[in-house]
Amino acid sequence: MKTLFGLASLVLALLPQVTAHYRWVSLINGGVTTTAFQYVRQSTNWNSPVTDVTSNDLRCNVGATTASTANVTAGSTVGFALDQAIFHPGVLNVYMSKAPSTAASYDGSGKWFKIYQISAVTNGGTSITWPTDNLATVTFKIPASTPNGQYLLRIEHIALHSASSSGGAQFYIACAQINLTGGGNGSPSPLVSIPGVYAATDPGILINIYWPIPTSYQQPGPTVWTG
Ligand SMILES: *[C@@H]1O[C@H](CO)[C@@H](O)[C@H](O)[C@H]1NC(C)=O
Ligand SMILES: *[C@@H]1O[C@H](CO)[C@@H](O)[C@H](O)[C@H]1NC(C)=O
Ligand SMILES: [Cu+2]
Repeated sequence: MKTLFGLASLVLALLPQVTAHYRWVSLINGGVTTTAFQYVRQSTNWNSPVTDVTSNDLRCNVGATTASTANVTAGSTVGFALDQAIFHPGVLNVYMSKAPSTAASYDGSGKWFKIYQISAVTNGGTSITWPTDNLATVTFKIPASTPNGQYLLRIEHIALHSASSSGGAQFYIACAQINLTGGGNGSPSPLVSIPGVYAATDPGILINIYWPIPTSYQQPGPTVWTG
């Protein structure tokens, strides 16, 4: 009886992990974790990932509605907080795209550049590890020479546990709206479109992470612009 009860508790304890994924809910700005969905656009797909790399949903997630726009200083450290820690093996990228007018009205159809990434760590085919495991917040610097203006700031965690078949990689995405001040006259590059930046067959997206243990890992997307 005791064992049965223990088993039931264990199943209950594991259940939320199966039914609820991690979502990016808050912008971290000036050392402060802001209110959930104050500056981060809230999607309508709750916690489901995007899996079609050719979909416009790859920009800011499904049905993402407008949020407020945060004032952010170039060169400062910002970030995103999740509602719960990352529990799938995977990698992470952060991109920015300048709005033609306001961040609030921008659909992300312009050009994007990458400012941060967290990749996998390989060891000659003996192991592969995932530095994003168990992260509940991710922080990074906005390059100091980024030109002033309004931007979408987009974060994605690419979960790779089911990535051995095409369309199996899971993209957990959110966009924040920022108004960048104190910036410079840098020329961000390389510039990419979203969708367009990835193909379903990219070696870092279509990959069996379990066997054989990969000898190397190719991070999806362009190189990081450091300003
Ligand atoms: C951003 O800065 C402008 C100018 O200082 C200010 O009017 C506005 O309220 C600020 N926005 C937020 C969300 O704090
Ligand atoms: C963006 O920052 C500038 C400079 O502080 C300010 O004049 C403007 O009102 C801000 N815009 C928004 C949308 O916060
Ligand atoms: Cu899952």
